[in-house]
Amino acid sequence: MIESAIVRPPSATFGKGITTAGLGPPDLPLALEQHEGYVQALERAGVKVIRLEPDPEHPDSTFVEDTAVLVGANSAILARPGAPTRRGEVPSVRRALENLVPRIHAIEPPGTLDGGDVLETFDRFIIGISQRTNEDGARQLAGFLHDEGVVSSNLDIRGIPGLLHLKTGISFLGNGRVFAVESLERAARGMGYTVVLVPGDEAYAANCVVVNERLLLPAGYPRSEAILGDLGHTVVSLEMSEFRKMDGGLSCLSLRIMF
Ligand code: CIR
Repeated sequence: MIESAIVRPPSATFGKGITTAGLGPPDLPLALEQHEGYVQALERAGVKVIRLEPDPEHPDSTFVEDTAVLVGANSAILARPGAPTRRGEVPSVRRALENLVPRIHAIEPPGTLDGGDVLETFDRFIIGISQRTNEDGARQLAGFLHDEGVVSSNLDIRGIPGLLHLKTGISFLGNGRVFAVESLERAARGMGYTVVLVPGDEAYAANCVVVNERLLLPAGYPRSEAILGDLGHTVVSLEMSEFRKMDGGLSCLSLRIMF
């Protein structure tokens, strides 16, 4: 069960964040409306949502998932984002987490780690080595996870085009299944997962999240919606256009705490 989640609405500087999407500047009022829709979807799925204050000093700070990795409600590992402009997002997330989990660890230099590179599955966490997460960050995280009794493995995605983070291309669906883009299919199968393939022209839908009885999916990906619905998921589609313009996926808008 996902019991609670931390979110942070985009601030007035949202459009100054890092992006490679080439989709034009985001519309802030629309982004705020889409963020509110996301929060409501979490609440309808039974999640207690903790809203942090918008942080105009850090334009990418709405993408809270990148700032920490949660191990159930037992501990949190604070990330050290690969993009230096994002490192200042972490202290306020730490303060929020201190009220929610008993143990806090932190990735230290020279390690870098973005939470978007960590795929939590039923039996282990997969850590993506990416443009943002380096080998030292992955090693430190694996050590903290080991101490918390969680098995992990690494997956190097640096040679795979189009993936900012591991979770840009793969999501865990439960029951040993992942929803993954074709370029991750072989690796995921090799790790023992049943791969449900994301349709080639719907790659953005690969980043979705199971929240209790529902599956939150970006709106506008009808083939993905049909595939996931046929697997028995109750799909809730959410407009994400303004976050996509800033290279953000659906999962990165929340830090979810399982109980
Ligand atoms: C960045 O480049 O860091 C942000 N503009 C987007 C981060 C998206 N995070 C995620 O998908 N986990």
